Amino acid sequence: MVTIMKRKILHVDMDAFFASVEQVDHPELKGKPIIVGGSSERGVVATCSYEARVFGVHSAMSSQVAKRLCPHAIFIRGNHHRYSEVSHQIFEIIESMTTTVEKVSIDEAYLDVSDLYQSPHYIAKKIKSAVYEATGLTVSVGISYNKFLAKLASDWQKPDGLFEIKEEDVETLLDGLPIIKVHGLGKKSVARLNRIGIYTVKDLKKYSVEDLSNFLGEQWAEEIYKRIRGIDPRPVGHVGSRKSFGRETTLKVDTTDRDYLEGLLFEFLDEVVAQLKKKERLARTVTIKVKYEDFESITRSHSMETYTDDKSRLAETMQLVFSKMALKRKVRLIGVSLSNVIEGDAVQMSLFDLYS
Ligand code: TTP
Ligand code: MG
Repeated sequence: MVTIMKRKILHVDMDAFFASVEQVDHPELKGKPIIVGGSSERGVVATCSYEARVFGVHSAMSSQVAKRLCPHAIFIRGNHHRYSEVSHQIFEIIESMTTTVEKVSIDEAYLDVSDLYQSPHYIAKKIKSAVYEATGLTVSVGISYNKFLAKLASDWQKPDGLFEIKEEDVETLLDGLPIIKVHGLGKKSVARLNRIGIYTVKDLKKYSVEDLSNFLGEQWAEEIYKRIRGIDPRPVGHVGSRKSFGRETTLKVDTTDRDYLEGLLFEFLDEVVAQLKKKERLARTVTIKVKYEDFESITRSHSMETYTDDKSRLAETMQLVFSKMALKRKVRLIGVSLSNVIEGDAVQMSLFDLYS
């Protein structure tokens, strides 16, 4: 009999990240329902402390609704610079454990610890204590033998959780799970499935890949079919080849204030260039997108002669593009993206080819 070695995967996810940072930085907020996000009419909740979640407040909810649910909640605009600083601290710890790390977002990562001498539990505990010591923040860690199950596991005992999903428990744990918890099923798919009486993983398991293909589209059917049976072969670190890197935001207040908008663009470019460098890519095209208050959308681009990841060159190009955009009306959304992306290695390769 051939036994295939199961992988050992961790999923690490900070608890109420932005809100927890605020509570650490401002101890008077500890134990209180706080909401990070815009409090204006069109404001949206970025996240909230667990004290506010008791009232039903959650990420991406309109702040107006959040205020109704939890009138005594304290709103905080948020400080992205500070969150990315803390994120760096956390990733330094995570990356000191193993080199096989896949950063999913500012507060979330997968680790493949299969080849390490220490047990996954030991590493998980070590991460939890090191993060707490360095930042005063708690993190939830999930352990399992693939990414889907590890992510589910980190969510299982939030906040400050440490949970392992073992192969023998997969069926019991998954069957009762509402399908919204299946990573990869979006809100629209879930609503569609609910309409035909599918609420739990157990309900969904009654259908074949072909059925799922009708419900969800061919692209996802097989992946979801396997996932709900505890199968997920995706390797850690495989994030696909991205064609562009970008960041945009809907403003809390519509504005024509060029300085303010340019400031935001610089802030975004910082993040986007960091992503580009991390993935060891170079880009040639800078695009700015603006959506006006009447929802009319415009984009303007400039392509440079050569590929680069140099921030000042990209910033110069961005400024040039922005200077040519007449802001006719108030701006509602703004963003910047880098496209025409190639792998950094590719350029070195072609130079090498040229001179060899
Ligand atoms: P999440 O990890 O999804 O949420 P969280 O860390 O606040 O809470 P949880 O304990 O459930 O993990 O997102 C990380 C941060 O990203 C979050 O603190 C704020 C930000 N964020 C947004 O700005 N908008 C969003 O819609 C979401 C989901 C997150
Ligand atoms: Mg989180």
